[in-house]
Amino acid sequence: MTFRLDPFYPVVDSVDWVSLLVEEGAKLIQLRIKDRTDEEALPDIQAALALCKAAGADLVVNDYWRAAIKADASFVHLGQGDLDDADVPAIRAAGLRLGLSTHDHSELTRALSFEPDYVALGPIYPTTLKAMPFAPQGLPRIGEWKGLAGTRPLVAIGGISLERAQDCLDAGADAIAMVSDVTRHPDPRSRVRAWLAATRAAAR
Ligand code: TZP
Ligand code: MG
Repeated sequence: MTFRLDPFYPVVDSVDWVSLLVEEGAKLIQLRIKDRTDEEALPDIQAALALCKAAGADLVVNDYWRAAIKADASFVHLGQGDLDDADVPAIRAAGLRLGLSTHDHSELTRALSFEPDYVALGPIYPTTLKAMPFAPQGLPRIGEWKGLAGTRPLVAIGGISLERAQDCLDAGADAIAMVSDVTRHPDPRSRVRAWLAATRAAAR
């Protein structure tokens, strides 16, 4: 494996959430803002990056690769649609690592042609967060993807609760990304701590 990802990989949509996550000790966080221009997204990306840098955490910027380059981020995450017009050589030239979403074999083949630093597979389970034209992949798909993704880390996402995390890790995922299990939890701070405790062994 060329590099490792922390196994606890929360995905959130605001600087406030990033702040809470770093306070509780998260080391890998995705900022997934939607429906803004790069210019509008930039201040939040800069603020989130500052919080993560101060805490020794990695911030992955979803979608806004131009703003991520401008803000001197280290990671960008793109979906298949983003790849239609993203300038991947420019992302590389700026020294950013790249994660790509995949939902089926053709998307994986396309993703691998960009030589991403990690590959995400989803949705593993039904997710309520996002309308998905893809059926839940299920656990065996994780093992299959791990074999196809080569040495790069594999991120599992979609409907993954803390109770389901170990099954996903056992199936071959290197990191678990989640939204609602943290953000819709009645006590998100304690949920983050529980995730960190549960994934500590995999983080070693
Ligand atoms: N991509 C695939 S599933 C998903 C995304 C962004 C949503 C994950 O949210 P949750 O709440 O963890 O199911
Ligand atoms: Mg996207």
